[in-house]
Amino acid sequence: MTTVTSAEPTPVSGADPFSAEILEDPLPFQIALRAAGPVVYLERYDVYAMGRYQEVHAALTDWQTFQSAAGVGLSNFRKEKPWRTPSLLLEADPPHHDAPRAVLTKVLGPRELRGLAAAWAADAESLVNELLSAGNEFDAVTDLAAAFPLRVFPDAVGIPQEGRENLLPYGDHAFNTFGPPNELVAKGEPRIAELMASISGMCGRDALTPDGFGAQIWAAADRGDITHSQAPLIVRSLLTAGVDTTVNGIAAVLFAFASHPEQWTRLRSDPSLVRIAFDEAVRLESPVQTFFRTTTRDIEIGGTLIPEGKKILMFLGSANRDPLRWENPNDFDLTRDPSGHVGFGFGIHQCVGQHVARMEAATVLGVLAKRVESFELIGKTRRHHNNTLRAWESLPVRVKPVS
Ligand code: OVM
Repeated sequence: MTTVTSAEPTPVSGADPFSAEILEDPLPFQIALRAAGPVVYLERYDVYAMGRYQEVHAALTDWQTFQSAAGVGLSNFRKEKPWRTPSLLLEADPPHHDAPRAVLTKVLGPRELRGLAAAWAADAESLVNELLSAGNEFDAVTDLAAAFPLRVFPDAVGIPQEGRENLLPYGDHAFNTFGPPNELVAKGEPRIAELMASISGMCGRDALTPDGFGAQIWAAADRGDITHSQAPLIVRSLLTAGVDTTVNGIAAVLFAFASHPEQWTRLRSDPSLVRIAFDEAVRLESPVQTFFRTTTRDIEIGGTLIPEGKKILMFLGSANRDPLRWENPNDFDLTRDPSGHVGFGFGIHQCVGQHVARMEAATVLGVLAKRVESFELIGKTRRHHNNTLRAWESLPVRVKPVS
């Protein structure tokens, strides 16, 4: 038997982090979570939670103890049937995880991406041209943060035109399903069959152009690096994980600059800061707020014994604002080194598409920095609620173009 001597009982919270109130503004809850202790029991869901950087980082690194194969949502795949065939990456651990991971690491690596840079820059220029010629006011979410990834990413994967309008609704639902079966999940259920059919139909070899990420995944199957039955599911991972995340990552950095005009001036005077700016915005906003892990053994953390088989909610967004790790954590500051943030996760599951995300963001910001002298929020900003994503519905802005 394991004996645990703890000075304090495990802190308990009755809060619902997936409630509309906390999704609208998670920061007060995160402050309370970090203050309560390194591990907090969320009685509403019978799960544990971590909100401090040190423990979140350590748990993400220890994939042997904190597994992903039982699902990274609240639902435990050991007990409940998953709503879709589990992801071969996100919802797998070594050894099964290794081959799919190695394939995507190469396909989405910086070397492979270099060939896309010029075309993406031209796409960003034409998009910004279209926006500025239509006037100086637009919605930074729909007109830019969503428009740019949708212009470049589906082409980069090589999927057909037909059904692209399903990418965001499918992703929104997929990210909702990591949370509890609340009204956000219910809202997506009527369209599941239709959306799954549409997305799955894009993952077959015949649906894909011959030179995109999708075709490269199928080529890896031909080489024997993965099996042919794995290939379509790995393409599906790109379509699930690669759209809503980048849209909200780009929205995050645009919001940060719109609300910190002095940082925009700084970026314009040193455009090499675009990459720091994006990672700092990912740290600050954490577009992916949370993921669960499941314990594979009894483990003691900070005086709390977490039994084997329990779900633990990792608050990436809270870790990224932990004052024990970050100086002035709530500031958007381009002089900071944001590396080490857990906005892309950490360890063996760390976002395999992060170079794609960074290149998309850097391309948009680079063009904007040349064309826009300043920009400001006008009117009401509106959040989009999702069980996993910190998302925007609308960011109305006015820009002053460079004359
Ligand atoms: C996947 C997947 C889905 C959602 C998120 C994600 C953030 C991966 O299907 O592999 O990573």
